[in-house]
Amino acid sequence: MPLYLGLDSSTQSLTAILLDVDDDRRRIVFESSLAFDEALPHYGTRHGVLPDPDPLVARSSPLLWADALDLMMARVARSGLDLDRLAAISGSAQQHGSVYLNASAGALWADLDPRRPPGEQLASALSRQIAPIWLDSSTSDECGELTEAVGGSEVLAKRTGSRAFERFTGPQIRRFFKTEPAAYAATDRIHLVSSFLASLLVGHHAPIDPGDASGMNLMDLTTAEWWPAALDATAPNLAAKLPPIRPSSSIVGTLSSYWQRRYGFPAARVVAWSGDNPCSLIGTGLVREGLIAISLGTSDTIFGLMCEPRIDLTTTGHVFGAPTGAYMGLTCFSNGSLARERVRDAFGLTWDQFSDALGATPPGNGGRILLPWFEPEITPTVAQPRPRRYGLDAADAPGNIRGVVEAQQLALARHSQWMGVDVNTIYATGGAAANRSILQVMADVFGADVYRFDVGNTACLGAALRSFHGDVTAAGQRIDWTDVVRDVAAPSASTRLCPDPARHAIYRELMPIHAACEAHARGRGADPAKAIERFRRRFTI
Ligand code: XUL
Repeated sequence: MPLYLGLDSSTQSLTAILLDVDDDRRRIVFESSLAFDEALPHYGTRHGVLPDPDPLVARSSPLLWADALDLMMARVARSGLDLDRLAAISGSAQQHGSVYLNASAGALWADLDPRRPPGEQLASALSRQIAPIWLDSSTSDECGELTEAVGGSEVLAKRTGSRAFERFTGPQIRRFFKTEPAAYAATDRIHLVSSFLASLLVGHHAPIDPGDASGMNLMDLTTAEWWPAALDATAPNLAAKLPPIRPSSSIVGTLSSYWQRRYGFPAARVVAWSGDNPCSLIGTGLVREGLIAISLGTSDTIFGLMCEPRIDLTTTGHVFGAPTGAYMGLTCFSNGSLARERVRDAFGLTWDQFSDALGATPPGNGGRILLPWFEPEITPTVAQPRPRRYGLDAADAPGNIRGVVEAQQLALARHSQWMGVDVNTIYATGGAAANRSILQVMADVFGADVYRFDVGNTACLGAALRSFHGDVTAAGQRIDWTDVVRDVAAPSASTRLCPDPARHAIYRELMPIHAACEAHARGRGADPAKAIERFRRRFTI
C-alpha cells in the first residue's frame, strides 16, 4: 500500500502529513509540525519574518526554509513507517514569496553533500540573501508602474486574475531590479517558495504550477503561460529567469540522491508544489463550485472553486489557477491570527479567557467596532497600519475581543461578495478554527452553517492528496478529484454550527456600519458616529 507525503511551508512553520492510501480508504498515519522561530532560532525570525524597522517590509530567509525541510525529512524518516512505501511527495508553500538564485544553483543542488544540512551548502547560490514574502507591502510604486505599462488595472486583472498587489511577485521582482540592478543581473533563476523547495527535493530547477504562478501578476490566467507584456513591464530579460509553468499534477522529478543517501528515502516521485491556498482548496475537498472555505491562519482567506474565471472588477479579490485545472476565487486579509493574538496578548489572556470574553459580550458589540489593522492590510488596502476603534475604549478587554472577531468576519463576508456565491455552508480551517466561539460568530455573520475539519492543516493535507493524484495520473490511470479527496478532506458532521436568525439580523444591520467605518478610517467617507449611535440604541439590551 503506497504512502504519500504532503509538506506545507507556511509563514511560521513547516508541517508534514503522511497519507496511507488503499482502494477503500485514505488515512493520515503521521503528522508533525515545527515552528521556524523555535526550531531554527539562529535565523533570527519572529513569527517566521526577519525583523525590519520598516513596517512595509517583510522578508524571510530561503536557507531557513531549506533547513526546516531537512529537519522535517529527518522526522519523516524516523516516523517508524516503512519508507519504501513512499510513492510520491508534493508540497504547499506560502504564496507570492520569491527566491533569487545565481547560475551556480543548478550544479549545487544536483550535488549536495548528504552529510551536511542544505542551508549552509546553498548560501553561495543566492543572488539575494533574503526573500520578500506575502506580508511585504513596500511595492506600491512598482504596482503603479506595472498597471500603467499594461494599460490599467482592469486589463491586468482580466489577463492575470488580479490587479497589481504589493505582495505579488511581479511588483516584488521589479523593486529588486530597480533597487539592486547588479544583483538582479546576477540572478539566473527566480523561484517561488513552492518551486524552490520542490527543486531542493529533486536536485534540479523545478517548474511553477499555475496555482502559484497566478499570484505573481505575470501569468496569463487562461493559457497558463507567462504573459510577455507583464514580463516586459516588470524587469529586463525576465522570461529567461523564470521557470516554466507546468500543470499542478506534473511529476517534476524524483527525490534526489541527497535525500536518499541522507535519510534512506526511495526515489519517490515529486509532484509540482503549489501555493497554500490552492492546496487548501483540495484539502478542504472544494472540488466543485458553490462551497466556500475560510482559513483562519496567519492570513485569513476566503476561497472557493470556480469553473470559469469570474474576475473581480471591484479589484478586491483574486482568481488563481486551481490544482484541478479549473480556477479559484480568493480574498486575503493580512491581519488574521496576528491581530487576534495582538488583542489577546494586550490583555494577557489565554485562548479560553478570550472565548469567555466573547461569550460575555452581546452580538453586535453595542455598535463598538475595531478595525484590526495592526499590520499593513491587504483588504482593503491600508498602508499605514494602526487599529481603528469606533465607540470602543482601548482598555475595554471584552469589547476589543468581540470587536476584532466581528470586524474580521464582517470583512470576510463583505469583501467576498464579488465571488457571487450564495453562501449557506462554510468549511472552516486554520489554527483559529479550533475556537468554536469564533466559528459561531462566523455562522451568525454569514447566516450559514459552519463545519470544521479534524485535520488542522488542510493545505498540508491538500499537498498529500495532490501527490496521490499526481502519482496515479502519472501511472496512466484516471482518477476523479471527488475520489481523491473522499474520506479525509471532509468536515465531520458533529462540528456543525448553525446560525442564529436573530443574531444574523443584527449583523445584517451592522454590515453597512462596518463598511462606513472602513471608508472613514481610509479617509473616504463621513464619520459613522450617528449610525453607530442608532445601532447602539436599537441593539443594546
Ligand atoms: C494569499 C496570501 C496568503 C499567503 C500566506 O494571496 O497572500 O494567504 O498565501 O498564507
